Amino acid sequence: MTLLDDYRFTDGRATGCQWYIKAKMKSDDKRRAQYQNGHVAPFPGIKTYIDPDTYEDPTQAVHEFAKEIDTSRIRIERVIGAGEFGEVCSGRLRTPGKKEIPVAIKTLKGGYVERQRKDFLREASIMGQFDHPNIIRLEGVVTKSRPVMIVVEYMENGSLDSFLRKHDGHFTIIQLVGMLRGIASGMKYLSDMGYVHRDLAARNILVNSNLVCKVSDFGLSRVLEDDPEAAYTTTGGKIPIRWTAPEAIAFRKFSSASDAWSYGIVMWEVMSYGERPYWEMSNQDVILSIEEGYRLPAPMGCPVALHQLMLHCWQKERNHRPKFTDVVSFLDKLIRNPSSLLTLVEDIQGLPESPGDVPDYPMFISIGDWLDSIKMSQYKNNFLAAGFTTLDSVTTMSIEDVRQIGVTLIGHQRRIVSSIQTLRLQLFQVQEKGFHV
Ligand code: ACK
Repeated sequence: MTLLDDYRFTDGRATGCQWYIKAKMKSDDKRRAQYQNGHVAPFPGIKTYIDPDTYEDPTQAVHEFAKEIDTSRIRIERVIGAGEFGEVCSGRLRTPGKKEIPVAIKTLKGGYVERQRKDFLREASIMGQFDHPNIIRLEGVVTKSRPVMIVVEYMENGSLDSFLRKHDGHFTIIQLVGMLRGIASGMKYLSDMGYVHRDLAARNILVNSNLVCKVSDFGLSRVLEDDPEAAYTTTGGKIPIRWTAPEAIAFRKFSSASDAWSYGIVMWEVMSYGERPYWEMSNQDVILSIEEGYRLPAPMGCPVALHQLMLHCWQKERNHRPKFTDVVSFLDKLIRNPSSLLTLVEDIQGLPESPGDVPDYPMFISIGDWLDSIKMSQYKNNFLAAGFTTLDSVTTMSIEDVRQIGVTLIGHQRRIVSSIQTLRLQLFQVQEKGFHV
């Protein structure tokens, strides 16, 4: 039995007496309940998310959930990026105990209209309600002087997608699973609060110096117009197609279950070190392929257990997808039992049931022929100099070996390793045939 068989994904359906509980709620609680896609806190006293749009005056919402910071406590150091509303800077915040902490400061550029100020501060009103190690922490806001600012904890490694692309192949599987576990834990917290993110993607996760991943970009959860990945759908909404569950694309049914779909895509982004989901396929092709049952294959070097979990998140029927609480405990099990991560997808693909299942690739005689066929002949001398003189010896090479002989470009490493896997399969077929003759 595998870990996955052993594992039960529970179905957290609501009970029938919710209408009664709701009727008994005080008006403030009603407001909390009303805006959670029909999700009502099962027990009174559990903290739930309040949609800032339910406040007539957005400034009131911001002051309810965010502390006003006096600008004298902020020291801006440098610009680190451009946000939708203005520059993002790094700097220092002097805390009341006089200790200085590093912060990121989002600014609202001058010349804004009231609507932009409201949208900008909306993110702070949302973030200020959360308190979790895997959710970006709001330090406070500046609304009483100009420029208007949102001050959040500083995340040394920036966005997860670019961070992974910069460090392609550099982490152990356990480190990657640790990152995924953190994101799932943050998402469990959000879904328990009744908050639906709607734009969960590696670009919206930030990474600190300890590799802790935190969910961010809450302003976008309603105003998807701000996400460069978001495209217009036939129903008029703007949606990041590659990350979004089919029911959310088709009829805007966003829920924690559609966040679970996006989480599966984030898993794929992490395991492929920031590869673009569905590569260069068009959005329309992605939608059609998903409808026909196509799902992203496992990235190179991906443990079977993780690809299985991705496929679970991409179930068409949203109630069949795992809840975040299940994802967290599943990943915890994998981390506690690292040997469960040793079986890679290519290992089981490399063991065909019958040799006839192996595609018929031409058999290469020399290293030169083989490298020519994959347009990598410039590395012929690297292989030979390192003692890889026969195709037999090449089939034993790992990605690390390929790196060590001097193939530094990631794309070339990938092309070579993927072809080595095919060679391995061919060799296996030849050996099988040899034994049976
Ligand atoms: O990928 P990056 O370096 O990480 O570039 C973007 C840029 O600002 C525009 O969003 C970076 N950024 C955003 N929030 C933070 C933060 N809290 N800490 C550090 N960098 C941040 C982001």
